[in-house]
Amino acid sequence: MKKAFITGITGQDGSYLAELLLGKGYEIHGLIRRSSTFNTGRIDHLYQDLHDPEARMYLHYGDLSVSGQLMDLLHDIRPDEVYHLGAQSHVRVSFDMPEYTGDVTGLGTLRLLEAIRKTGIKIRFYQASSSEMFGAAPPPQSEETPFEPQSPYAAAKVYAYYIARNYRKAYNIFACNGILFNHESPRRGETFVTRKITRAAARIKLGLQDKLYLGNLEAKRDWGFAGDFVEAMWLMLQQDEPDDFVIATGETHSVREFAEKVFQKLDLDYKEYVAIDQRYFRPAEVDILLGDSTKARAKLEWEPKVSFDQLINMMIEADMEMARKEKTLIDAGFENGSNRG
Ligand code: NDP
Ligand code: GDR
Repeated sequence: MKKAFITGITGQDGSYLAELLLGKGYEIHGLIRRSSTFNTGRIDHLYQDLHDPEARMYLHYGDLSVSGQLMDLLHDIRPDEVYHLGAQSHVRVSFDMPEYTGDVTGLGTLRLLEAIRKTGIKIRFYQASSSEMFGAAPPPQSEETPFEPQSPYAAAKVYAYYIARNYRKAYNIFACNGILFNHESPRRGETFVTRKITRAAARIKLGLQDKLYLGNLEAKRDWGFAGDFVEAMWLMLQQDEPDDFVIATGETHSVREFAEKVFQKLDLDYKEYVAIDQRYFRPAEVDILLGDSTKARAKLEWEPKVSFDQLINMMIEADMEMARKEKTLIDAGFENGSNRG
């Protein structure tokens, strides 16, 4: 049985990857942070009582800012594959917390690579690199496009990308960079723009919210489905040689178009509900991302299965379901306590 260690297992991608690897028969070990409230909501459905002899998912407390512990965990678990997804992943927040973002998103990768090098275990390593690294570089962006990062988050990811390549060359570690373009799902964090829109539109539809405040509506993104993208992560680590790959749908849409479509599908006009709030603009913006994933399609035989329209439908459906539950509680006399975001 293969063993995988996943950082960021409680995040959007971590939960889909955990499902994928369990389905392939892996034993998985995830790094989780201590929190004053439950933070395992996205993976609770995968959890099995550890007394059950069939249990194959284990969770370990830790933090990407503490290197000694990462080393101990790798030493004890001895995984075949490490998927490094943990990060302070919000671009806007990285302007508010640049030092923390550099530490966790940038140096976190170095800490894990050092742990791999020092323990001497033969491990295949996946680094969650990002299309944000391309920043202001004109589209389409491929593995050959020079990086022009536009945020502390993107700069930290560029560092992590190069340190993974450096450890591959210097120490012969099987390290791969997946340069993934935006990917979304019903499990997307509520403050990323797609989820913020689908969640708000569903709540507006049911009369639970009046307005949706957004920032730059003209930014364009290449949006895919997270479930499709985690398959590419796994494929990268199954190749004969380590390499770097762009993973994208090859379609780009503006935030305005996304909002318009979502509201339209709910028979609403977005113009009546969407208002602009300067707080959601970034000090420097990435205007347009459009990925060229020719290399991954040829070498990994990877391609996205879920279309832009299907993705939107899936997200609306899930958020309508949540809004209905919320409305049921309110109608039964319980307070409306979740009107945030
Ligand atoms: P999320 O924000 O949903 O998840 C981030 C994960 O990292 C969470 O599990 C979080 O834990 C964990 N984490 C944050 N800080 C620390 C820390 N100090 N120590 C340990 N764990 C920590 O991100 P996604 O799932 O969307 O993305 C996964 C990775 O892929 C990230 O590295 C992201 O930057 C990158 N990426 C994402 C893309 C996307 O479109 N989704 C595109 C390209 C790259 P907790 O739940 O406790 O907060
Ligand atoms: P991004 O995703 O910055 O591309 O990073 P996000 O959904 O936050 O923003 C996409 C675009 O929408 C514009 N925007 C808003 N964004 C947010 N969050 N909230 C708003 O109200 C709003 N209004 C407009 C933004 O300005 C931006 O142009 C995501 C993260 O998952 C990163 O971790 C990952 O690396 C990249 O995708 C690829």
